[in-house]
Formats: sequence, structure tokens, C-alpha cells
Amino acid sequence: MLLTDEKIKELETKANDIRKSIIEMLLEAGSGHTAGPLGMADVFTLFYFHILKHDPKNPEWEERDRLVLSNGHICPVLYSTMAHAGYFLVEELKTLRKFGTRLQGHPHREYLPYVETSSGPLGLGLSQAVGMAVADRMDGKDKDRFIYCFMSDGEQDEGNTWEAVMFAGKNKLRNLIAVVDRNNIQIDGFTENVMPLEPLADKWRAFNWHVIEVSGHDFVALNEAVEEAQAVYEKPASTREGSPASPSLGGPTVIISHNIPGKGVHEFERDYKWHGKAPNKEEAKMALDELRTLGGKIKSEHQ
Ligand SMILES: Cc1ncc(C[n+]2csc(CCOP(=O)(O)OP(=O)(O)O)c2C)c(N)n1
Ligand SMILES: [Mg+2]
Repeated sequence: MLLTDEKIKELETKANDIRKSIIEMLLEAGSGHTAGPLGMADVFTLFYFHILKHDPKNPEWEERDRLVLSNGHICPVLYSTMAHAGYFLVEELKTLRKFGTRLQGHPHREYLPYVETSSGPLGLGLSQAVGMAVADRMDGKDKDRFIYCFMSDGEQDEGNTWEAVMFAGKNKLRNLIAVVDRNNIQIDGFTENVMPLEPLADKWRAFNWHVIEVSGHDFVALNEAVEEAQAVYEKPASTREGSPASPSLGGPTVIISHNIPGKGVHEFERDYKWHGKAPNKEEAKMALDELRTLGGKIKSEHQ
């Protein structure tokens, strides 16, 4: 669906609000992950406010798209986005990681049924999403909705990820779209130092996936990437005019989203030490000041 200038302004403002809430909730919790959530805030915003077929007031709606978050540790961005989208009150975000909260440090479906899966142990989400896509095919529903799986680059180190990639490519699961948070960091280093992933796109291609690489901070480009992924779904290889038959067409798509970890707060950007650390009072104040200034700029630029 086309992104109008007005919609882009709305998304920029939302992403900024979501980032502010992430900082506030992490400060309140006193622990948690900062880099991944800030880096994925634009992607989550685009999906929850433009792409997803969902109804926050009716989370159990059977026809909804499914969004599986595989790298559960970035859940502050999931919770913040869901609250801002209307699934629950923004006020509840302050309960992150508190005893008995619905907002556990890693998503727990038993506590918060609005999330599609529990996650935290890395490398499992794509297999779960593949299972959903297979079930849709068996039920004849794979034309009715998309199954999205958000996953991280650190998860590319997990063997189970590649079992799912192999299975989905072989079975041409057309309504499956994976989004990889390619932020180049993992728990204690840069991915290329800990366990080199490149050439990552070629690896997915080798398993018969359609691959798109895009900046995860450009709403227009990201939106086009999702539309391309959906078009691959709608037009299998045999019906595509003028395009040579390719094993990747008509199959699943992966969007490799090039993200800046810690995006929006200069101090936190591109530094793996923010992988699993929450800001203290001073750092949170500095971060919120920067985001407020950015929010003001977004408003004035669009006036
Ligand atoms: C199976 C498993 N092994 C190890 C961990 C511990 N762990 C949590 S996050 C993480 C780093 C993963 O990299 P990535 O998801 O890319 O981190 P980010 O980009 O969010 O910093 C690790 C090793 C885990 N949660 N699950
Ligand atoms: Mg990473």
C-alpha cells in the first residue's frame, strides 16, 4: 500500500514515541536490552501501523497476519509498539521485568496472549513460523494472510535456523516472509568477528529464498521491499511475464534489514556494549533529550 507524505510523518512520530517508551521502560526495569529494540523501532512501526492485517481490539481475530518474534530479547520494542498500537495501555510498559508482570524479560505467551509465540532461546522462531505456513497451506489459507518472522543476525549462528530455511525453500512456502535484523552486533562483539556471516544474502539464495536487502530506517524502501515480497507470493514463477524461471520465485522471501543498533541515540549507536544493558538515570535523560529534540524536528520539518 502506498505511503503518503502524511503517513510517513505519522510513522516517524510513532517510531520516535516508541523509542522514548523503550528508554523509559528500560530505566524503570533497571535491566534489559537497548541496542536491538532501538534499531528495530522503525521496522516494527512500519509493520504495526501500515503493513500488518491485524486488529489490536480483537487480537484473536482468526484472519490476522502472524508476526513471530524469534529474537525475544528485543521485546521492549515489541511491547512498546503493541502498546502504542492499542493492544494495551502505554502505562503498563512500566511493569517490564517486574515480578508477576505480563511483560516478561522475554515474551511469554501464557502471560501475554497477544504475542504469537514465547521466545528467548534463539534460533527457534523461523521453525515455528514455517510450521504456521505449512498449517496454512494444509488448511488452504496460505493465500489469505502472511506469516512474518522477525529474527536477528546473531540467530544465523543457530543450526536450527538453517533447517527451517532449507525446509521452507524446498516447500516454496509462499506466504512466509522473514525479516533479519542485520545490525552487525551480537552479545559480545561484531558478528563478523564472532562468527562471520557474509555472504549472508547468497546463503539464503542458495536455499531457494527470494532475497531483498534494504535499509531498515527508510520507510519508503522498506515498504517497497515488503510489497516485493508479497508480489513474489502472489505471482509464482510460472505466471511471471518476461522473467526467467528462477527457483526463488514463488517461494519464501527474506528481507535483510540493515539496521543501526541503538538507532536514535547517538551515544548508543553501533556499540555492542548496549546489546544487553539498560541505561542508567543520566544515560536515559540524555537519550530522552535527544529523542525529544528529534521529535521536535520531525514535527517542524513536516509543518
Ligand atoms: C540458544 C541461545 N543461545 C544463547 C543465548 C544468549 N543470547 C541472548 S542474545 C544473544 C546475542 C544474539 O545476537 P543478536 O540477536 O544479533 O543480538 P543483538 O543484535 O540484539 O545485539 C545471545 C548469544 C540465547 N538467548 N539463546
Ligand atoms: Mg544482531
